[in-house]
Amino acid sequence: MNITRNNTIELLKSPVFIFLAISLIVIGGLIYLAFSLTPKSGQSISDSVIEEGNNQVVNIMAKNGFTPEKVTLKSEKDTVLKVTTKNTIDCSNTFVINELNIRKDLPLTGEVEVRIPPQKPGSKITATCSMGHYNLELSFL
Ligand SMILES: [Cu+2]
Repeated sequence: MNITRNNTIELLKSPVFIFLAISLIVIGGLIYLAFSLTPKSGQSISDSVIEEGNNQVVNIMAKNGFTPEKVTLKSEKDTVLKVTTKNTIDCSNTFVINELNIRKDLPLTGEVEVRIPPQKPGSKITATCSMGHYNLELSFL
């Protein structure tokens, strides 16, 4: 027993063991840092975003609200929202982005392009219907 115990203490004191222990802590810390810096799930660019030349394009259906209701886009890139109406007689026939002073009266049936200039990473823009109760949330990564 004593011999094993002494051997263990000797091992713990040895420079090789100390070096290995510190290396493990440093590597562990780096791995933790790498994981904490990568974007969390749910924060990736939405599948509904289509790259078209220098633009990123999203098709939005406006009828009884906006579909999809949430879109995650690339920041610092021009965005084109293609807002489609199909016999839309509810208040989502008006497309409003207050922050950008955008207000578009949509046709009963048709497609209107809404252009959004590049946004800062982490910013959010909310588009609404004329009454402000249907929302479309745009997040920029
Ligand atoms: Cu509304």
